[in-house]
Amino acid sequence: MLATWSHGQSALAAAWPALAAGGTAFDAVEAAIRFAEADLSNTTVGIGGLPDRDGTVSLDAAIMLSPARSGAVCAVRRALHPITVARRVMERTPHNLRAGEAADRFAIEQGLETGELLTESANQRWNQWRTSQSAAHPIANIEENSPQGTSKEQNPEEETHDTIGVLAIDASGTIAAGCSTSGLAWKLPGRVGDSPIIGQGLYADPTVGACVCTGHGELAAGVCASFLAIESLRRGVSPTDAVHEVLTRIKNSYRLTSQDQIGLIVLSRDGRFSTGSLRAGYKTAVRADGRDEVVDPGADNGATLR
Ligand code: SD4
Repeated sequence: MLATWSHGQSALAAAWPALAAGGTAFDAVEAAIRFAEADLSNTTVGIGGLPDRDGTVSLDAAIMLSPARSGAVCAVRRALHPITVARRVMERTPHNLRAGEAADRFAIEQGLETGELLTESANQRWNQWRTSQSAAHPIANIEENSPQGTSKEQNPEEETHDTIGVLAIDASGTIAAGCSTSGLAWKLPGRVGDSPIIGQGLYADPTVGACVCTGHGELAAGVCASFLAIESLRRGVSPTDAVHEVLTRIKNSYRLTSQDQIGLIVLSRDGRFSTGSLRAGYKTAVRADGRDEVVDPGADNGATLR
């Protein structure tokens, strides 16, 4: 199993025993992501996520097994486990993406947990942000800045960029991918990033491999980053070169600022993987038989373009 960011390590730990005991990759991805969604200390996934600039939390999630089997939800405001709602969209509807209020109603119809997603502490953070914004010069696009105004060099795992993306491969060789996020903190209301969009935040093709992305969704969106990675693998390049190709495409397609970040993980169907990011500060959690660690893309698995 692989997960974005170091907080992914505890999510993988929650899901690992069932996978190691013969469970499916699909269940393992859902279980890991449910753990992150329930973690109140995580301010970028599930309940406790930081809200949009109007003070409303909205969540996006997707899960995927193959081009024909995926499910996603976006802009949900009540569902406590959007990854499970996404799974139900895949398994119990003829569609693969449901949005907003209708997706929340679907969660209720399915008997899934709903509730208030804005925690007291996230609300306090939002109020602090509002206060500091009114005192500061207007910022045209706050998504390119950290809420505290700190640079990512100063605070590399700063919480506007901690979407959980999880990849798993099980004993039968089945691969699954999933992601879940509250999106960028202080985003414009109604903004949806890459995470629930097949081909952007995640992609899985059982004949090739799977990919998940994290970071500024707008950067993953324009190059269909996860799809691009898997198409690179399909051409026969290594996971490391696939990561390089995606990061290079992003660099060549956008005028990047020093605040922009994308991290991605590419897993081939034979179990090789690579991970990399545009900038320092991104990490990947790895769990396998006899292995439980957080790797920096600068280390041996690294495809680093920073
Ligand atoms: C988004 N990609 O909504 C997500 C945010 C993210 O780590 O990945 N944060 O753009």
